[in-house]
Amino acid sequence: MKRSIRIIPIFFACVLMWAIASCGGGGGSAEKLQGQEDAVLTQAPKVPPPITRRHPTKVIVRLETQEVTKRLADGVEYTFWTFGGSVPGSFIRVREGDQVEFHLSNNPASKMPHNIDLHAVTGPGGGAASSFTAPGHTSTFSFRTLNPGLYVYHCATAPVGMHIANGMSGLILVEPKAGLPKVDHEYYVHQTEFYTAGNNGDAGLQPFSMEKAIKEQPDYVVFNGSVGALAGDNALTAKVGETVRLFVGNGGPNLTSSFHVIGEIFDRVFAEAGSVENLNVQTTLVPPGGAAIVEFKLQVPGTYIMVDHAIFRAFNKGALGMLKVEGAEDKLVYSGKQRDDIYLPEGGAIQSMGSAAPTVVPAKSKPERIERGKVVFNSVCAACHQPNGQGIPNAFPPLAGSDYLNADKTRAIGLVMWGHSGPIQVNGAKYDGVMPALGLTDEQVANVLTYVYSEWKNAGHDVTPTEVAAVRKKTAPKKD
Ligand code: HEC
Ligand SMILES: [Cu+2]
Repeated sequence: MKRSIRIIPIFFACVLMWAIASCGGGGGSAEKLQGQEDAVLTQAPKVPPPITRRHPTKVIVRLETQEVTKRLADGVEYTFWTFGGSVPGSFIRVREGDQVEFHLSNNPASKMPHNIDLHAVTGPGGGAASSFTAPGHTSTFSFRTLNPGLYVYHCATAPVGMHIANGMSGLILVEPKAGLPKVDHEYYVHQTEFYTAGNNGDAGLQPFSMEKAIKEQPDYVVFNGSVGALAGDNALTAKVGETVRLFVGNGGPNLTSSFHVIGEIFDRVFAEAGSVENLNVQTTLVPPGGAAIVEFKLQVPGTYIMVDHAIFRAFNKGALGMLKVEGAEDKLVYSGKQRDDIYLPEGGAIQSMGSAAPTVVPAKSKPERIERGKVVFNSVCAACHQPNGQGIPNAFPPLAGSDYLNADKTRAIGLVMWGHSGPIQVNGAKYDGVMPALGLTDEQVANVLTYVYSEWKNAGHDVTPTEVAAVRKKTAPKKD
């Protein structure tokens, strides 16, 4: 009798040790790492080759953030902030259980610091805190790929929304241990929105509009970084009888994609890029910061149009791509006359419906201005200049006790109204970044500056909407 009682605790201890040994580090870490390799990164719509090894390894990923001015639409340019030189960011492909050594470099010509939050990372911030990188620097951190799947990565430097809206998102695929079934074509399709100061179609270099981004009213919704990036000569291709796998991502920053291929049914979808497969799907939802894997076989030749089925985005804002399929007709599957033409972009700028601006009763006193200005500061300025106005060294100058701010009220009004780029000196330190035009009203500029001047031992100036209006009139940038 006594003996059996003694055996029970030993038995439980063994079970416990077995559980720790086999589940300890999570899914992938039970296998032993072997060797080391450099990750092959590709630009959309290309995808790195499938992983054929059947063991985990140490993978070195080198990615560079670059700020580049390129075409957004015909006649329209934009200064994109990128991972790897284009939007979306370079595609990264690793295997479950791999040890990823990540080197994030920020090009010396960058105006902004950047970092990376990979949704494939298990750990605080997804790598963001360990990868904050000033221009001309490289940050290194490591992570283990514990869960297989297709994951979004994005910049998470304040203001996060602005970095993502300027193009800083992409995909990393963590292949399951057994790999993915073979298909004939794999492509990378990534949806994002752009918020421009001008309207859709307005020519020239378009600055980012924080105001439209906050309202979630993009002028462009696109696949792979620009209008037409997957259309016409840039269309994806396949042949009748072949299978296609699309790695579909959505960087947002705001809109959920209703991803659909006109004239195709997805044979298989890994919704939300998880491990559960769904069969025979017409349209799959891809949320901002999420992805899906869709697979289908092609039976009939023709041009298949990929859209966000929130359809004004497709025909009026750019969320339209093409898959051209060659091969023999199969009249049994599809017999009618195909009319690709009706799906071509309708072009045409967005019509404006002309809405009256809401009337705001102006603040009646300085204390009221300060109170309202605090709200503006916390929702708009604090992301960069920090909640106590202390700034971030080498990135965002301080507003607290700033000699630059306190020396010249009129200059400060103009700067908050129009933004600022180019070198400036604050309390002896040099800054050469970009403060965006924030699209604030005269009232908001007056309120926020009155608040800022009233805080943190600043000069205490009162700034009125009348003063702001006068500066706006005198310093308005010329429009062409
Ligand atoms: C996207 C980040 C960002 C946001 C948001 C932002 N700023 Fe700035 N701000 C900057 C940067 C970067 C500079 C330096 C610009 C340069 O180097 O040319 C700057 C410079 C300034 C300066 C002059 C330098 C100083 O420290 O005195 C003032 C004043 C200022 N900002 C006020 C504001 C106020 C008020 C708001 C909110 C209404 C705001 N900023 C929002 C990034 C930002
Ligand atoms: Cu960034």
